[in-house]
Amino acid sequence: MPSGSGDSEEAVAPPLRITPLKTVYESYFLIGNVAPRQYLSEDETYILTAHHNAATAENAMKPQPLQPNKGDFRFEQADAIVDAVLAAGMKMHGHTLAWHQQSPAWMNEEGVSREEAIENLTTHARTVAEHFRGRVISWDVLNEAINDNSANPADWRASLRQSRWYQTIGPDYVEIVFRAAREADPGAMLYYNDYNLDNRNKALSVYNMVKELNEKYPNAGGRPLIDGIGMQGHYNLQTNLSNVEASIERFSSLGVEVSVTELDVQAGTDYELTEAQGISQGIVYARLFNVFKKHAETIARVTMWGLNDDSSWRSERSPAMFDAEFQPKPAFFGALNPDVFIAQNLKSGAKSAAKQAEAHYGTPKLDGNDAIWNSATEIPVNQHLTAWQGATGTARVLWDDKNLYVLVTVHNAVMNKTNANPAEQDSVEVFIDENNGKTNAFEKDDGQYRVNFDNEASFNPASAKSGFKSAAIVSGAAYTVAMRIPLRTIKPANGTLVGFDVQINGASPQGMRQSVAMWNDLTGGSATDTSGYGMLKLVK
Ligand code: 9MR
Repeated sequence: MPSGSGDSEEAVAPPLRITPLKTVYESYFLIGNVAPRQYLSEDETYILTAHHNAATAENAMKPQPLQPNKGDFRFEQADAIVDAVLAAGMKMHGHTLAWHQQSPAWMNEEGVSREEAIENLTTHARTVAEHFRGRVISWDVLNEAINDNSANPADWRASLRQSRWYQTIGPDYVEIVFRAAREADPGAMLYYNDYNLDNRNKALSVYNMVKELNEKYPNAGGRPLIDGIGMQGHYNLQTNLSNVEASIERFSSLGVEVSVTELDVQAGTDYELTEAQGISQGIVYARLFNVFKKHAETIARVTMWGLNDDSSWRSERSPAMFDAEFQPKPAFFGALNPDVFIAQNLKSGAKSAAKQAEAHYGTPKLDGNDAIWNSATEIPVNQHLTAWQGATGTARVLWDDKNLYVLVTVHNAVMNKTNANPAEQDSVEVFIDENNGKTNAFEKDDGQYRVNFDNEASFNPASAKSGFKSAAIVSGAAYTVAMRIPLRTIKPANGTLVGFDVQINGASPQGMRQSVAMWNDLTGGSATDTSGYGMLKLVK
């Protein structure tokens, strides 16, 4: 029916005309998003092509799908995605040539020698980079190779994740894979890509690694070996944006380019985003884009990780710019016009206040089965600090005049404790700040209590061990840990507030920590800083 005839029974609202994000940022950097699979819905295609001028295959170019069996390269899916992206006039970024996840075991499993592993790594990198040569502008050559919370970032080799590549080849696998990629596609910009690079120690390890390798190979095909650092950017409402900026500046000082490669901001819970949370999320996006604009000289591309909340890998936390119905959220408008959005909305955002839960009075038996636990409030421990969604669980807390009692049930655990570092084993950690002082360094009322699925405990500080007791019960892929934690510096009473958090460390079958889930503290600093903890209210 021709529009404007005046006799239509249903007036159809014209489509909302919004300025494309890619147009707003045309003179700053590329705007990217994921191409989740070969066939996209009409809405997905619209979002991807209207607002973005770059794409990353969300999964199709990872080692597992590209070479599931030795020599058996399968490029159909990835080719279809790349061709469609290029046909839409967009740029394609390649993700990823080497990773400790989504890689077939045959490449580097036990029994594979160093020589064979090098052969497998370089053959994969070369074949794939050659195959897409001329069609991708850049590659994440190596993904997520550095540990979280590196203890000594000056020694980047000691900060490398104990991945199968590391175990079979050693730390030189890093330069080996970059050199193979450069030879195979000299025109592509080669990136090292990782999450939590707003963490100072992790960023420093990456800085030191890239610095050393670029000094060692200043002329790898006419330029230094590593062209760029990808900051994934899986952020949340607590992310400290000055840390994000400090890392951009640090990396930029190396003369490499930086891209934000997987941006999202988790803000809601259980697939629900309140209005206030939506606005807070918009403010985080707005502030981030202001930081990115300021550093546009360094930043080549900002890629979002999800076309909408529904299809995001973290959909339950509504982290994307478009909602399940593909409508633009405050996050989108925050990114589109940061200063205006901040000016209009600063007052109405939700404060990212520490979560609070009640702990009821009672003294349980420590066998994990005591019915008294049923009276305790269930605390979800399911916000991931890592870019891998692994073991999660729930905690319950009781208290009496001398102790806190914490019961944590963990799901999806692989029950691995082979790593010599107890934090890399399947384990739970409880953090207590007895006076709820929220201090940026541990004081004498603060403690960290870790117990693995086999009931082996470790403490920070070591003196926190005194009077502590625990039990652990394994049942299938779940385990339960019960702890008795003495209150060392306070006299608990009805109404007392205690700083409190719970962490679940999830190991991989190879014995490396691959996931960390928290109740409240997403700062990544719980072991030294109590300011991000949630709070327990003791009630009698
Ligand atoms: O979003 C991706 C999800 O669909 C996959 O199941 C998962 C495992 O391959 O990978 C997700 O993307 C990850 C990316 O490749 C690397 N950084 C972390 C991302 C989120 O896990």
